[in-house]
Amino acid sequence: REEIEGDLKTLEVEKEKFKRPSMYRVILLNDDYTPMDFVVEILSKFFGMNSDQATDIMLTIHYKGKASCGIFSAEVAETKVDLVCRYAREHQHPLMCTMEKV
Ligand code: TYC
Repeated sequence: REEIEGDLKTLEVEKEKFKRPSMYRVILLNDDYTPMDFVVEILSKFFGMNSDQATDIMLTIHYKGKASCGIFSAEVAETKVDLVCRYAREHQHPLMCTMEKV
């Protein structure tokens, strides 16, 4: 019985090694105050979008309330959320950025 439990534990630990990393969507949220240009700047600066793509996503957020800016590993998603939040605060804009598991 203990031997079987030990084997199951080993199996669990082994399984971890082969797991693909969990992925996260980085989401920008709409608000009434952040200038449209600033959001476009964020999307090109931190998400590598060209100005057409960035404008498209910005307008989706503006009209629908939110949009995905891309899907990343946990570490990369956390870093992007952090950089976007800091940059918005530095410029005194209330822009909100979060992540959600895919
Ligand atoms: N709604 C904002 C405005 O009218 C623009 C905006 C777009 C703000 C996207 C935030 O994530 C955002 N100025």
